[in-house]
Amino acid sequence: MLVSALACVGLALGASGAAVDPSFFPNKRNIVPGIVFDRYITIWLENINFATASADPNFAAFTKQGIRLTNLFSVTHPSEPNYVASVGGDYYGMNNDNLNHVPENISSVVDLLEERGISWAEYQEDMPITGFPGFQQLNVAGANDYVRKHNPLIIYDSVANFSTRANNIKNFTLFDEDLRNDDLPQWMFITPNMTNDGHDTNMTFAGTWARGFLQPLLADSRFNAERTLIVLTFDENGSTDPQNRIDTVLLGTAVPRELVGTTDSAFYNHYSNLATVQANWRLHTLGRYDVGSNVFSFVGKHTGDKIRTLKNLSETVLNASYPGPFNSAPSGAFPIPNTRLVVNGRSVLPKIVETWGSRELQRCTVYTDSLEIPSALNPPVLPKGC
Ligand SMILES: *[C@@H]1O[C@H](CO)[C@@H](O)[C@H](O)[C@H]1NC(C)=O
Ligand SMILES: *[C@@H]1O[C@H](CO)[C@@H](O)[C@H](O)[C@H]1NC(C)=O
Ligand SMILES: *[C@@H]1O[C@H](CO)[C@@H](O)[C@H](O)[C@H]1NC(C)=O
Ligand SMILES: *[C@@H]1O[C@H](CO)[C@@H](O)[C@H](O)[C@H]1NC(C)=O
Ligand SMILES: *[C@@H]1O[C@H](CO)[C@@H](O)[C@H](O)[C@H]1NC(C)=O
Ligand SMILES: *[C@@H]1O[C@H](CO)[C@@H](O)[C@H](O)[C@H]1NC(C)=O
Ligand SMILES: *[C@@H]1O[C@H](CO)[C@@H](O)[C@H](O)[C@H]1NC(C)=O
Ligand SMILES: CC(=O)N[C@H]1CO[C@H](CO)[C@@H](O)[C@@H]1O
Repeated sequence: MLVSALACVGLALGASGAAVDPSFFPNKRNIVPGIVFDRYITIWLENINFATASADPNFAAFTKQGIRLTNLFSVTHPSEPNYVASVGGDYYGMNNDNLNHVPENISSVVDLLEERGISWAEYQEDMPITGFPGFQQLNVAGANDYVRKHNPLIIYDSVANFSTRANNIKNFTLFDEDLRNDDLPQWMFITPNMTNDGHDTNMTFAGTWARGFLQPLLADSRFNAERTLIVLTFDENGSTDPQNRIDTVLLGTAVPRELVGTTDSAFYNHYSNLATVQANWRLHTLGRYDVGSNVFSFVGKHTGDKIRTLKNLSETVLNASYPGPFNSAPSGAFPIPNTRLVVNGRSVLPKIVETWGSRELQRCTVYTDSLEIPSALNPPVLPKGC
């Protein structure tokens, strides 16, 4: 079904060259074709050092089936800012796992996907009800199951405050149901519970879980449909080490056969997920750290995105957060997206330009298209007079 829908949409896109009008296809899935993949799935494990993940036999079994990224960095510590950054292009100074609320006028990947009619969902294991706004869910024995800090989109009020969006934040019960009905969306973020993701256990446990969960799904065309990209990654390195490099493997039918079992040593970070999704579907951008980030190179090769090199990779230190409104010692206002940035023809989402594009606000933006991202050691610098 996915295949035939694709063929139709491919024609519609070819003819118009523009985004597909979702009403064009009666099929409830309305597959919007991307340049390299038609489905993006990311699965996040927790707090494992690069070397520990590499040495795990289950993780190694996945790297043999995909492309291993050897220079992907998380953007800070602890967990929550990394999750928040991966869907919104910044963490707004967050250095904690608090009950933070990103204000409604700050956009996320959801705004970009919905503009093009691309379906999305999160699947959060053991979240008690769909769209659950609470801080956590313990099991009957008092052990951690679900935690809000690992649920990136619920932290954005532009998602949480709107039921049509909050209803896409589901648990694994509904993942099973959506899979059974062959009704999984085109963009997915998957968070296992605190035991399975390694947070309360270790790499051996998380690796065993990941193999048990994902290996059968790789053989299931309702999940790993044609042209699917799966990003299996970690939120952050195991401790506050200097560099914060994490292991990541790209899997799925979208990975070209000749690249299976290879490594890619280009510089990436959590924002590369946003950049890759944007490049693939020719989405708008958020005007934040998504804009300068490298697109995964096997995708960039087809989207025309240049993969850039850092001046000196060994000087990358992403082990702590720069200041901002979500810092435990809050400072400053929410940073202003740079609405003039354009990367490979991708401009900032018109709705963001409308809210943040005035000359007065733009004078005080800190974002550029630099590949380097800030950290506590290298914080963003506001222009004079801001
Ligand atoms: C965005 O929302 C925040 C919080 O409600 C508010 O303080 C800020 O002024 C708003 N900014 C813009 C540009 O709308
Ligand atoms: C998953 O969410 C559904 C819908 O809110 C709910 O009915 C179900 O009980 C939840 N399952 C678990 C295991 O919490
Ligand atoms: C969105 O929800 C948050 C948290 O419940 C609340 O503080 C905020 O006022 C809501 N925003 C609007 C515009 O209703
Ligand atoms: C985590 O999920 C597994 C199933 O995937 C379940 O058996 C377990 O009880 C859950 N919670 C904890 C705390 O292990
Ligand atoms: C990993 O955790 C499991 C269960 O939580 C435990 O049995 C095992 O000994 C741990 N392994 C290491 C190397 O710590
Ligand atoms: C981050 O790394 C730098 C450079 O190695 C070090 O000086 C600093 O103490 C580290 N910060 C934290 C919070 O670990
Ligand atoms: C890269 O940075 C490291 C750490 O600061 C330094 O030791 C090394 O000399 C630099 N390499 C180059 C080629 O500049
Ligand atoms: C505690 C620890 O082992 N941290 C590691 C995190 O990753 C960096 C980069 O690979 C290692 O150098 C650290 O040892």
